[in-house]
Amino acid sequence: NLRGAIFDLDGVLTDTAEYHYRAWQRLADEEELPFDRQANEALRGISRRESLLKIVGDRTYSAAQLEEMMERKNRYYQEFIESMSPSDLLPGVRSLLTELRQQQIKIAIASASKNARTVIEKLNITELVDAIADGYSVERPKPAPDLFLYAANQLKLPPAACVVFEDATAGIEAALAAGMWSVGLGPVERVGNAHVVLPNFADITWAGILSKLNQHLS
Ligand code: G16
Ligand code: MG
Repeated sequence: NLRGAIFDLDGVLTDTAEYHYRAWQRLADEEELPFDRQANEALRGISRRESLLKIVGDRTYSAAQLEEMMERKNRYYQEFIESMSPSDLLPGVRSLLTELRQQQIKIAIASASKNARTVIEKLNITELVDAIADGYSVERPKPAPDLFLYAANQLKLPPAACVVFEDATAGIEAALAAGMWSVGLGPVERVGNAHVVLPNFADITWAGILSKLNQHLS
């Protein structure tokens, strides 16, 4: 009785996670703040402000300086996404979305990003999607369930009829807190709390996902 699929954007449908990382790295280098790929792992799926606060650590900045740094990082990020195209959809994504539509499963994208709509347009998947929840939709970020509940509400579906696809620990927590089914994309160390874990969407079908979720039930 799953009738809705809710997809995280960055790291699930496309690899903008890499662009977020590079934009933060550039900012951190300019500010001479210690940062690397490993430190970036802790930023996956969390909001722009919280990401910045983790990067600055104990260093003191005024509110205005923090605002400026968030804007600067966002400019670097927007430079990266400017050149995105449908070829930036991760393997298996377009066929899965198409299959879901054929099976009358409702589709939402729920991203913490304020740039989500731009990215979705660049990927040319707007017409495959029934609802978008983004960084403007709710106050409390993941791991709060709010963004996914907002998406389910847009789809007019109860939480228990929805499955969330996420690449971030905070995202899986949010899905579980929302009372939804969850599929984690990526390593078990990161998304092991999900009902089902997949490396990525390559060769993945809706039937395959359902059978894995059913195994979890029995
Ligand atoms: C994403 C990324 C995060 C990013 C956040 C805010 O969300 O995973 O790294 O910090 O959005 O993005 P922005 O600065 O563009 O508003 P998601 O939920 O799609 O993984
Ligand atoms: Mg993500």
